[in-house]
Amino acid sequence: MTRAFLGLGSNVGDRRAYLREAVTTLGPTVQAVSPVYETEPVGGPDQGPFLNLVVELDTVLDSRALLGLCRRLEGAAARTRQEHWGPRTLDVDILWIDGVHLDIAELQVPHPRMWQRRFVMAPLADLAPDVVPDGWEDHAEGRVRRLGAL
Ligand code: GSY
Repeated sequence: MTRAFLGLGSNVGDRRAYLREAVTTLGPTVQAVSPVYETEPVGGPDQGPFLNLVVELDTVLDSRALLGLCRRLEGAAARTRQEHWGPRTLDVDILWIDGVHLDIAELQVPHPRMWQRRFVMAPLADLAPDVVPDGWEDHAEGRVRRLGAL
């Protein structure tokens, strides 16, 4: 079993319901769920605020299988990827897998941009202070507001 962290975000429709459904689908592999944050969109044209959270998994899946699982969760949320940086019902990113450094075309672990994104780092810091570097607050961008438990 390996510890892994996924970042989940939604900024379309019933955002909380999309997050809740994904966490429920992940089932007993979920060890912890961060508080939900309402977050300022990063990138893309005009779009509404996101709800973001991070989940900690204890999983037997390797990184490719985990990526497949993330894509299936997004598909189940009926996501339509019309704009690369546009609005989304559900986005699921692999952030971190203990002991894994991977840089292939379809997947980079740790997630290469997570350190600059407050919408990732704030909930990740809630769950895994050992993963986030000291002083991360000084380097992360975007406003976030903690809403509380999912
Ligand atoms: O990378 C995940 C999708 N995404 C997000 C997000 O989840 N939250 C915020 N605040 N901005 C985002 N921009 C993108 S793309």
